[in-house]
Amino acid sequence: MEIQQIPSVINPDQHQVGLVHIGLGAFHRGHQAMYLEKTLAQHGGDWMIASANIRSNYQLVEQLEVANYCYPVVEYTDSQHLVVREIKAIKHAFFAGNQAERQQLLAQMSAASTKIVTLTVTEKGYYLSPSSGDLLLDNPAIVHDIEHPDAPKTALGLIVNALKQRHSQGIPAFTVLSCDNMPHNGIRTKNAVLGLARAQDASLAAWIEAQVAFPSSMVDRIVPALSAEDLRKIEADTGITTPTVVKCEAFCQWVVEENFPTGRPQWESAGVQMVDDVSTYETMKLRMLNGSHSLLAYLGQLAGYQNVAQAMKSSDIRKFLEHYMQQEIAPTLTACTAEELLTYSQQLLTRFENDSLQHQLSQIAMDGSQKLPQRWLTGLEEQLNKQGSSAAIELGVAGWLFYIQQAAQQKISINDPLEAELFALVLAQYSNSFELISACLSQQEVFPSSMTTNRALITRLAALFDALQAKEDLLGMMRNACKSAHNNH
Ligand code: CS2
Repeated sequence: MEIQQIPSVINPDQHQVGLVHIGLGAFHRGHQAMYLEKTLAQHGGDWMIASANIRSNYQLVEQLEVANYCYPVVEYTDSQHLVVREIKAIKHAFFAGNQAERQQLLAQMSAASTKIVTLTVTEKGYYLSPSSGDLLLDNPAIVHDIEHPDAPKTALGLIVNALKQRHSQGIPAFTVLSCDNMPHNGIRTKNAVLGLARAQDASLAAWIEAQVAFPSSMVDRIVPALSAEDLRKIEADTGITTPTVVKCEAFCQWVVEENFPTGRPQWESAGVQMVDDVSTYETMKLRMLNGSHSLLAYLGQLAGYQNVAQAMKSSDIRKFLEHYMQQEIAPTLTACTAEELLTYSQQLLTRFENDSLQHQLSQIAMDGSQKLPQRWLTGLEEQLNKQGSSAAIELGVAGWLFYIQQAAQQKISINDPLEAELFALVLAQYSNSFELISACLSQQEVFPSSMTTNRALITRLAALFDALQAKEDLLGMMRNACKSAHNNH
């Protein structure tokens, strides 16, 4: 085992907080905090992070405090090569689930020294309808934040409250940067924040609309959640026992739209790509990487695999993903050259094969209703319009619905905000699978309306669903999907 140690060279006492982050998970610690660490090491400046968890994981906040906000990131290139990077870019952490700390967090967000608020709250943390991007005004958490603007529970409520304080004190607005896997995440975040602000105070909403920049960004690094077994493996490989350790792959990418009227760290020196428009990168990543991940999550688990690298050992699954990316998704990514897409998809397959990551398929399978519109369904819609079918994505959709039905029958949670609605849909009495699939495709928060009435699509999905129920050989179905993709060309 070859281990490279990279100690931190920054002195946190010499830098003030300039950035507040909401969503202090492993991803933030292994991605944005790592980029800030590198930027501070090269340029200094007051760009330390104050990072907050809103609801879960009080323990992590405590553990970070005990460790003086210094933690290791273990980057596995493969099972023989790893880098241990020490990170000190987080100056303070809050647990906003408790009232006193929420007030401290709001004070930090309202302070003139805070220039940027970044977010990793996952897709569901924006309370938007996944297909339309409209704010869910009747969601209980949003209803709470409308009724109690001074004791917000959501990231949106915290942002609106802090902006209100800044506005009333004559302090310029901060910039809001979403780092979640959503399409046009800046625009979606703006819609969410403005939707909540409008429901609270129209003049505040107008000020936010005029003053706050919401650049979009594309983030990429595979940072799996850690199990007790992962912690034991990290200890065996590195001797590290600290509970705040982060494990991830060596690859890391951040593409950020250049729109920071309040100033920003010199991120480009740390390798961040600052661009005018992130949409090409974003669509490519969401459909190719995350779309493949979701195919692995449902079909891989149905085929009996537990983690990404294990599933990749099946040559049928590997070929299926290759077909998905190269035959079904590449044609939808018209802004990229065929060569770029081929290289990108090959790199992804290699990244998925990294068996040191132990990336659990069940983790990726969570929140499917929030993820699949941007990962599969907009691409599928484009393919349906162009050539009438898209065999790999269609197998994915049938697999997802079958996976939900199995979980519903066994009363196992699928960890999805629409779980109750989805369970009701797959458990209802139908005379055949065509009716079941039609009912599911009418769930308009997830599926585009054009699919609801597409009888040819519903017929194909129903046949796949029947085959899954009949326990037909799934790997064989994957091989067929690849063949039918060929026949379409
Ligand atoms: C994964 C992502 O859990 C998931 O849904 O697809 O977290 C993925 O690992 C990251 O987006 C990689 O950048």
